[in-house]
Amino acid sequence: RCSFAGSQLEEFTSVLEAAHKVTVLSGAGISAESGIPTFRGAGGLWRNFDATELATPYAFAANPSLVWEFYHYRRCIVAAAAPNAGHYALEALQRKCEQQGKLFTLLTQNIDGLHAKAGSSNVVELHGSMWRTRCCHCNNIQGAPEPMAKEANIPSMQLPRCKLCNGLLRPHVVWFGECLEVETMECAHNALEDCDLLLVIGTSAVVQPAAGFAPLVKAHGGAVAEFNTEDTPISDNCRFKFHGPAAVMLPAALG
Ligand code: BJW
Ligand code: ZN
Repeated sequence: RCSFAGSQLEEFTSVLEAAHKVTVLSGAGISAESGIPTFRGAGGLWRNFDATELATPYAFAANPSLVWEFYHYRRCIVAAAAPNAGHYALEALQRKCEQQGKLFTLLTQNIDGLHAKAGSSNVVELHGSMWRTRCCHCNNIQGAPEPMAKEANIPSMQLPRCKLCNGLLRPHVVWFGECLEVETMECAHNALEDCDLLLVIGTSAVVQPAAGFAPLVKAHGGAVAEFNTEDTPISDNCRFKFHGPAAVMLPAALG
């Protein structure tokens, strides 16, 4: 179901033109057309594991080898992937906003780095990055198996280790039950406070705190535009709803 009612697009364009501060929140759906599985729904299974159950500190504590294999597998998929027209449309929007002297911030829940690969700058990575690691012992941050492969069961001492203290490294990402970085949350709040327009793209809007961003902007009197193939729990907060694939709808709405 693709909806592109002409009047909605016209009104959206004029709100975008008039906005002084534009903020974007993206989720897994924007990378779907780059071939990267989303978290929930059809793509959310790796081997027989639910992705949301592996993205926890408990899973890592119980079986760091398995969780490392999961991230290694995902790094391989992303390394071979390219940004799509949706990522590029947001890069173009950032350049246009900055030329016009507007404030622009791109907040992403994705850890794939594809916004930066498309040329976006100052991307706020709310949930960290699959391309960085963090030492479990001293917090130092440093710069593929087949999907059906048998579990490698790598002894913890042979898993990636910290160059400084030899502690066990983990992906530098935010798992369930963990707090987002304080500086990251400050960047997000600055970008959301008094923003005139928030674009919410390809997120199921069930994971906090990002799920609260659209209601926050609406409460401040800002407009929210949702780009998603489906309705979500925040759809009712959205003045504009663009139903369809982000790689199609974003270039069409922002072009
Ligand atoms: C398309 C498309 C196309 C498809 N075009 N669209 C308050 C109440 C209850 C619970 C909590 C609460 N506050 C915090 C919590 C706990 C928890 C939480 O929110 N749980 C809920 C699930 C209930 N939150 C946390 O733990 C957060 N920490 C925190 O708040 O700390 C303080 C605190 C802790 C504990 C209690 C209270 C306070 C941290 C959350 C970290 C999430 N981490 C992950 C893993 C990151 C690393 C990795 O990727 O491996 O982040 S989980 C996973 O979900 C990942 C994603 O970034 C995140 C969001 O998923 P996203 O992007 O929305 O993807 P999907 O797959 O869900 O949706 C895809 C969407 O795209 C769908 O809508 C499709 O329709 C659409 N789509 N194709 C456009 N082509
Ligand atoms: Zn260390």
